[in-house]
Amino acid sequence: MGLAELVAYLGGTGPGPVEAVAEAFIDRTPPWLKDLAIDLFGTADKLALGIGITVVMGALAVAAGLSERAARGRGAAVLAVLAVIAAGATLTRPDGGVVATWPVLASAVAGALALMGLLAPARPVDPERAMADRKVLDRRRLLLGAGTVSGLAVVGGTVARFSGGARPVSAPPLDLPAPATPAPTLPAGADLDIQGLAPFRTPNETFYRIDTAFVVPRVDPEEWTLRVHGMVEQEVVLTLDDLLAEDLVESWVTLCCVSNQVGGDLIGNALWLGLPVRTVLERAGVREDADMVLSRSVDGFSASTPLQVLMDDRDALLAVGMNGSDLPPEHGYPVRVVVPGLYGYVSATKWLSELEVTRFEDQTAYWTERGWAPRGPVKISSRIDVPRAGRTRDAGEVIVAGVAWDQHVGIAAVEVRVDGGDWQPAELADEVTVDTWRQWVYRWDAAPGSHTLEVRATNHDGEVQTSEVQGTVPDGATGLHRIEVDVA
Ligand SMILES: Nc1nc2c(c(=O)[nH]1)N[C@H]1C(S)=C(S)[C@@H](COP(=O)(O)O)O[C@H]1N2
Ligand SMILES: [Mo]
Repeated sequence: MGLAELVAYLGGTGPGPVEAVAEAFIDRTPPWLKDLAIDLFGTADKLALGIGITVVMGALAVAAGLSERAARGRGAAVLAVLAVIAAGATLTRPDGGVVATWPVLASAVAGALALMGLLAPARPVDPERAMADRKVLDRRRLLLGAGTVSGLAVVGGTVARFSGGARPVSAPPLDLPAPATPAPTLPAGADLDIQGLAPFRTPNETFYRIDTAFVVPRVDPEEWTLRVHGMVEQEVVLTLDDLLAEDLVESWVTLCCVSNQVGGDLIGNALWLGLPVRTVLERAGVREDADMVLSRSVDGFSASTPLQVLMDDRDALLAVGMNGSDLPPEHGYPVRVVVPGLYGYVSATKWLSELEVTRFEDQTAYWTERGWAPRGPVKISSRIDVPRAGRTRDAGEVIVAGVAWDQHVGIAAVEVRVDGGDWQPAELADEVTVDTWRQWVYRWDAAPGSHTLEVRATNHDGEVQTSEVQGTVPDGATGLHRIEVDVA
């Protein structure tokens, strides 16, 4: 495995076996397992998968060794099966293919030869001493040989990993233009500046990351193009220079994940810079019977976005900037989609490569094929950030604060209730746009004892957040965020 990683990296032929198997595995992950992984490991889910694969491979290597000892050729057969699985995974990756399988096939042959060599009976030189020395020699030779092979494998694999995988293209800085349409200046009261409360603007470094990419795709901005095709009058192909030469719009948009549990943190708010998707769709000329745009990324992910949402006047963007800088590689460099009002899985395609104008009837997207709803409008929700659940507070005034969101409708009110009592109005931070979350604060006169706090939001249409509990699958969780607080 280590050798194959190294050869794949040096050869630059495509993904290494760990990446290929991990991504093939991720593609076969049902919705419940995806959410279980996110709940257990959060955004470290990929690290957990990598460790899992390495541990399983270690166990299978032991199994191969024991099988080879039991019967000649049997261990090599175990390696052959593993090689076929890894080669199969490599074949089916968007960046894989036939040529990309040779590192794993060649390495499996090398591995099988090493295994058989290590376990070959030693040829005695001196028949007299042979009997006595045999065991000692064999063991020493085996340990030395196995140690050398494992050492080489670990070094090879590590070098390949830390050299950035099979594609050594970095993310050169883009020359982002100033926005033709700047975002509104932030009102002073947009951020209540309360310790422990999520800030209005989420820094790029702490912005949640959710995607199916085991290794962050590296896209060369010089080579990048966006192809707009399907049910259009004429295909449009855009280079990055084309895109950067357009009038760009700057917009505050809160992005959230359908896998976010009530009270969860798979949500963030950023200042995006980009070209309205509408502009390129209008240029291509969308046919009247189309109702969906399937956006695709370089790594095979796709999202189905209702056409009408991309054509109305909201800031649905082909984004190149995030909080004043280029998109970080993990967030879609060089270009991603951001659409206010939809969960990320049906809109926010990172490492964007195509927009296909089509119909919901005719095409399905990545997560739709895995049991999630084809359309994913964001559900109104709210969260308590402070006090932290389980913290003990002193009696008297306790600051209760959090965020509430219903992108593209906007939050009109937030209420808090204590121990199931009457709903009390919370104070709201200034509204920036209806596309962002809104902070809120409630000054609670806390009496000693153990208490339950709950929050609910109301949007500008008068819709009140439901208390009805629903899980994340298939179209987003509902229910009220509730925390327990002890007051001394
Ligand atoms: N290429 C690609 N884009 C993707 C995804 C993905 O798996 N691959 N995941 C989507 C999902 S489910 C979400 S919630 C958002 C998350 O964006 P972020 O990682 O920048 O927060 O990206 C979306 N775009
Ligand atoms: Mo998501």
